[in-house]
Amino acid sequence: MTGMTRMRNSEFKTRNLAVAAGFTIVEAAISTIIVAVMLTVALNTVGASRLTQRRAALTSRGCQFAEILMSEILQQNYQDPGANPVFGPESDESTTTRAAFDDVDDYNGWSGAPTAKDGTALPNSAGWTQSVTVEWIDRLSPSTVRTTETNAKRITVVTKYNNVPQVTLVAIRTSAL
Ligand SMILES: [Ca+2]
Ligand SMILES: [Ca+2]
Repeated sequence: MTGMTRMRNSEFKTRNLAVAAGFTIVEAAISTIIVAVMLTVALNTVGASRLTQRRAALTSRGCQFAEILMSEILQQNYQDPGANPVFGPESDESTTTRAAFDDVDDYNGWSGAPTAKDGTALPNSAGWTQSVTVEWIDRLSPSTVRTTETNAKRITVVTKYNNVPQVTLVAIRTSAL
């Protein structure tokens, strides 16, 4: 091997080392980017999981409030037992509290925080509100709303958290024909 050949081999090795070092830096940069992307995906997944858990908890709580109110409504008479029943609260029944409500349609238009019938606040009800709609429906076509007595009433309870609807519960009550 001549001196010139030895020198060229030495130059070649040095260049290869430089190229190898260059690749290492590029690879390191790519690895950093990949790790950053994976970290972002992982954090987004954790965030989505927390959001899903929160939504499930809100739905569960909303269902409890809706079921408590619907159960109360379904225990009432189909129609007021007094001499002059009207659709909505009768004249001797308050429109703001449910204490004197004694028939299903008394609840039409009622809204407020989740409470027992006597007005006692339910536990963990801060931020929650509820509203009720009662409508006459066609007995043979329950999705059809009527403006006169049909002997069938559809009750809709909407439960909201921070004014965002979480649960809607629907039940039908018919008269004892
Ligand atoms: Ca009534
Ligand atoms: Ca009544």
